[in-house]
Amino acid sequence: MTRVFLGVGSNLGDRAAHLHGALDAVRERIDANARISTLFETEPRLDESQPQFLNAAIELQTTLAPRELLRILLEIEVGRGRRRELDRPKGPRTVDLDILVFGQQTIDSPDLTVPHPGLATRRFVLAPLAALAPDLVVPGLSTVATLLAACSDEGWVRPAALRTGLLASLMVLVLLLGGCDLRPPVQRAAGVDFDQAVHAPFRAPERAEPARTDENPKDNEVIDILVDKRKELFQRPESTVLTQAEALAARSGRQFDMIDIYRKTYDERGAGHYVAPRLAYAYINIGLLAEARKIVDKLLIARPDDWRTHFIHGWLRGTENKDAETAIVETLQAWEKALQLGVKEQELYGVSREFIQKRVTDARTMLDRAGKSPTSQPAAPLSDDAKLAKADQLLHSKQAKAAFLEYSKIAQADPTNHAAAVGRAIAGWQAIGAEDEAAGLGLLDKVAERQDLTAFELDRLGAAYLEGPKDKERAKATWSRLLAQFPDYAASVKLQERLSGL
Ligand code: PH2
Ligand code: MG
Ligand code: MG
Repeated sequence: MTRVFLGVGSNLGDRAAHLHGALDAVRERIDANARISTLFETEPRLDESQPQFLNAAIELQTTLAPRELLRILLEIEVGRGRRRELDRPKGPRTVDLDILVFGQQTIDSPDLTVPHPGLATRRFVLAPLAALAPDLVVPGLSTVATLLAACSDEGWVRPAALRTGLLASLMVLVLLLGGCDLRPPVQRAAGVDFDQAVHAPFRAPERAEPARTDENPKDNEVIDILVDKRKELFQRPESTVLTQAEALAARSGRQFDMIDIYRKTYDERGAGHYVAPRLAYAYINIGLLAEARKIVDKLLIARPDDWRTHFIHGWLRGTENKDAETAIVETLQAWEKALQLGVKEQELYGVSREFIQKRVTDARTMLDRAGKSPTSQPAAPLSDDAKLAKADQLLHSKQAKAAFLEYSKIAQADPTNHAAAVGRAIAGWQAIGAEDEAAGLGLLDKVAERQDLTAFELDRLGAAYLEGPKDKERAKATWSRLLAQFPDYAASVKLQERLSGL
């Protein structure tokens, strides 16, 4: 009996059905006990302008000779609609079955090379293989875990998202209970820093950790700090806790504890806090897309001018959409916006600006080639005044979200249009303030920072503080400004009376 590992991939048709169909055929014809790894979404490599792949690895035992096995694999491919004569050599396929490792044998001939020659240089091969057998020694090389950790392939791979509601709510439950290590047992046993390896291309560079006595806390200590002493941690200054959580989670793969800590901060501080986009990002990484979506929707209102919002939004869009083309178009638009807003940033969320720029350029080229470039909307032939009136109308009819978007368009095209900025803050408060007071208040405060508001705008802003968050102090401060700067206007609207009534 020889222990054999296969690589399997598909990027045409119902990809998951092709992978499972291939597994069924392998079980029927070769080894009834063959097993398959987690499925991974992977970025197309080698021939990059093709749809996203679903990849996995299969482990089996056989007495067949390598070439007999290969012949059966080719038959299985044909059985699932593979048409080699139509193939670009590295292009789209319904299913591709490759022999990765055949016991300890090495074969080097024109029709078959074992171990697979691309094994060590392809993340989409190594990640699934590591999910099955991290400690497998690849003949002539090292263990799979070592190869994965050293792999410089920048193509992303991620465990296929969990899409079923039941599984997702189970995960949430686990998150709430906290402290569970959800890594598959093999990885746990082999101590593979799987998350680190899989997400390496996107990972933030290691941060300097806050001063600690020991340089390399072992896993037990990590668990101590993050799980047993969680309450204690929460009493320390927030930034220390978060930095520590990130550093430790990055090192140990204890992503779930990190999410737990982010979540607590987010629940207390809302979408205005810098932890919000990070939490959304972490949710995307573990496949809880619905949770990520809730946060991103709020961010789009609370922090529409922040590049982080659009970066995470793009990331989520790319993950949410099944249809690759829509995903690319929407990710592209969001990331272009992020690049434009974060012009001074060297890296966006731990990802280098160059990397994102390259992805955006590649996607553009690809869409151009396919004649599917997103076209910019022709400018609406409305005057600013008419647009403002339309937005005001929406605000008055309590369509806060729609009003927010209309005001935003005007404010973005013309940052000196303070009427739009004030309207936007008010609409924004109505859309999210009741749920997330800090974020809602942030919108109003941001406008209040402007020194050149008109009398009417100051008046409106003061009223917004009263109507929304019912913040008398801020209303007073705003109206006092109005009184000092525009005494005539103030007299005409009986401002003094309103102020003394507060
Ligand atoms: N297979 C190829 C070429 N490129 N890219 C990914 N992500 N996954 C594959 O399986 C794959 C590929 C040729 O076999
Ligand atoms: Mg092949
Ligand atoms: Mg292949």
